[in-house]
Amino acid sequence: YKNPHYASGRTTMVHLFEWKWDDIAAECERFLGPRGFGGIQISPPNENLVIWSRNRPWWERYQPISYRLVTRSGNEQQFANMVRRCNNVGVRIYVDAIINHMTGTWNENVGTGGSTADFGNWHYPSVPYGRNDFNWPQCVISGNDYNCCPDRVRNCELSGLKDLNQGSAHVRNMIVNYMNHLIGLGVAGFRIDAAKHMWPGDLRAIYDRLHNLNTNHGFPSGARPYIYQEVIDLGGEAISRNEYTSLAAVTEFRFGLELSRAFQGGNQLRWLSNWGPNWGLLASDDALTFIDNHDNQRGHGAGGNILTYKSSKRYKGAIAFMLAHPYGKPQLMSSFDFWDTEAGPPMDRNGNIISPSINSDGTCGNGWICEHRWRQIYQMVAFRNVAGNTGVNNWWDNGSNQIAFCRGQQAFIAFNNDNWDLNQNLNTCLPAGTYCDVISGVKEGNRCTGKTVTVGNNGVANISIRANDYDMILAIHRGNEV
Ligand code: LAG
Ligand code: CA
Repeated sequence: YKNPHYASGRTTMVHLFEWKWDDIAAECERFLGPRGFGGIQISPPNENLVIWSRNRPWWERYQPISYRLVTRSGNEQQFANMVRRCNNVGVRIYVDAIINHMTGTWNENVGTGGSTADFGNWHYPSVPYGRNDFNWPQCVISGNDYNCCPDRVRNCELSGLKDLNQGSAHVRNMIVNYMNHLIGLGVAGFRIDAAKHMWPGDLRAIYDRLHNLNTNHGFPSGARPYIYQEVIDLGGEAISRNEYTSLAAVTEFRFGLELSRAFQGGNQLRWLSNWGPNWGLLASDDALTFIDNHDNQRGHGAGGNILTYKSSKRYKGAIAFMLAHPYGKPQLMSSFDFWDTEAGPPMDRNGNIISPSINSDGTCGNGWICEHRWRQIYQMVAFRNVAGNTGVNNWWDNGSNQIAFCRGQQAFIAFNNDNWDLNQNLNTCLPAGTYCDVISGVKEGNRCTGKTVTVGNNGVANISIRANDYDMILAIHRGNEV
């Protein structure tokens, strides 16, 4: 369950938070496929409670009312079409699977597909689930439970959301049927929402009943779905991420926390020379890595001061380090703009999501940030693909916040997070030639719109990143010579 089954040469996925299926299909064909992205995490595709009393917050999608594939992102036919079209251009789909719980108790009781439920009686007829399918006696997780009481973290309600009993045969059947339905439609794997709140043994039983990936969508025969379990473990809790790594991959929340700290100046970049398990991070193959996610970019979920698109220079630095370094399986966040941390995606008066528009420079409009379309980010995805499975070599630093390293003889990157200029002759490990920096520009024919770097016969080049440059990064790789 730890292999994402990316198409050959691809390495990176992006979370297209709250995007519609039709828009994702188009984005696969016009951008993600051609740019070498490996996959997409989509928002939960199953029917959720409609919450008008809070003006359709983003978090209504974390309140399932059935496993029918109908949400604000689209219906089942649109979903199937998206998966088909994305797989056709080499981009995989990963589903955010909400299987720990159903809705909370709410005044409204209609779902995005018209299903209703009787919350007070734990009655979800469209699944169907009834009282016997939930954990008893009913209880709600308190803050202290995370320190003392694993059984309460798993058997009580998370934020008052009705807590399913994954030990029950019927619940397992409903969850397995839902996930296998998605596998049949061609998805490549799952994010397991709230995995910490479920028993590892129950999860294992569910995973082992999942079908192999659909060979009609280009997967090899016998391929198991990629599974990354959302376990927030910043240390010191009663439940550890290590209880889940024998099952499948795990979201590594310490990764974004440490890199956010470093790129905000709270830790010198030179210490990143031994980045990886030496920092207390999971083994590389076990780790789904990211700087921010939909929760912590708005102060939900895990604590910590996480970089987001709102601090763009530092954020791009942290993202570039994530993509340049071989550790982990990286996931990018692609956001809609927000100030209100509860607000849903751009929508019209009827609650329909407004599609992102694409500006002439390739960035997004209509309230969508589309970090994945920032030049400094999508060109680092290509950098990572070119670097392949090379390691880190020829590390250099100035004893402070200026660092540089090579990836084999494929690629070279330098960072300057000091408040003085970087100007050094450094070994780039690349063949002699003139390279176009993927951070400050793009290669257009034989021309570079940004900085060029001239590498001599000995691999050495003069590298310059001024303290007041627009970005703190310079990155070059094979295939980008001018
Ligand atoms: C997750 N991972 O374990 C998701 O990443 C996270 O986004 C989900 O919470 C959570 N677990 C449940 O799937 C989000 C919001 C919560 C919201 C919840 C359900 O962060 O704030 O709770 O989705 O919509 C909301 C209200 C609560 C209320 C609850 C039940 O904010 O005040 O008690 O609904 O009605
Ligand atoms: Ca639970």
